[in-house]
Amino acid sequence: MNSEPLEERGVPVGRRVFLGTLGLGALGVVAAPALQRATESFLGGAADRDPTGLTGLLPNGGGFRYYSVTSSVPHKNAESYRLTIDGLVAHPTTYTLADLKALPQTRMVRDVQCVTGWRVPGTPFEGVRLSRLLDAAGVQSSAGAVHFTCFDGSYTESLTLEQARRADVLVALRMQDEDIGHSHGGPVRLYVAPMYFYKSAKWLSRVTVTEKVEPGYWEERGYDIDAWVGRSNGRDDEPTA
Ligand SMILES: Nc1nc2c(c(=O)[nH]1)N[C@H]1C(S)=C(S)[C@@H](COP(=O)(O)O)O[C@H]1N2
Ligand SMILES: [Mo]
Repeated sequence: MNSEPLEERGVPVGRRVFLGTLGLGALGVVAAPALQRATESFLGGAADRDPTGLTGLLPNGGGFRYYSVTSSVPHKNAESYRLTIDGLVAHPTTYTLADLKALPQTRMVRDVQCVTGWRVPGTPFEGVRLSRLLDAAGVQSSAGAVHFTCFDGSYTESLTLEQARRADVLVALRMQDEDIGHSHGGPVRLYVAPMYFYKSAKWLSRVTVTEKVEPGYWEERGYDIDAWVGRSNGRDDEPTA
């Protein structure tokens, strides 16, 4: 039986051996906060330059791991990025990055908790409340849920409309007080503060208002659809919101 967390399977052992020869693995256990930040930004940069995803599952000093269910993800920038709101709405809308930046921004600082166990304390996220984009699009009365798709071409997520309208659900443009880099799902990712981090879809490209919840990528593979931190997935972590 494979006891590795689902999210960390599928990476050939050779990749880990390769990373081990670089000596990067040992950096993850260093405790000094200043060095942790340096390690995070060093590995963030390495992950951003790594087209094969070799660095993707490496633990790093900031506590984050870089997850992707695909082996490569196209890069999008201020010119190429688009976010579409469609489905059961009166006014389907497509936003550029500049459009999103021009809207009021909300900043929140909460812990991040992955369902595989790692937790990162007090992480700032900043962006546009999803509720604002939904209100602007004019959600139809038959709607009950929201489905998210990503420009990696594979990952999906969902929320009920009630969950999606919470004030602590953001279409995030910034994380750790920086523009979100490619490896963390930039330029735009979802941020669902009260739920396990698998809800926070990276490389967000489309928000589709639907009648009912359609299970997301990991939910089709066994994770809970209502992913409240501390009261789902059989875990008892301290809540994050
Ligand atoms: N598009 C996409 N979004 C995703 C994932 C993914 O594989 N692809 N993994 C999820 C999981 S399980 C976690 S824990 C976080 C990891 O975010 P990070 O890579 O910025 O640490 O992203 C979530 N969003
Ligand atoms: Mo996760």
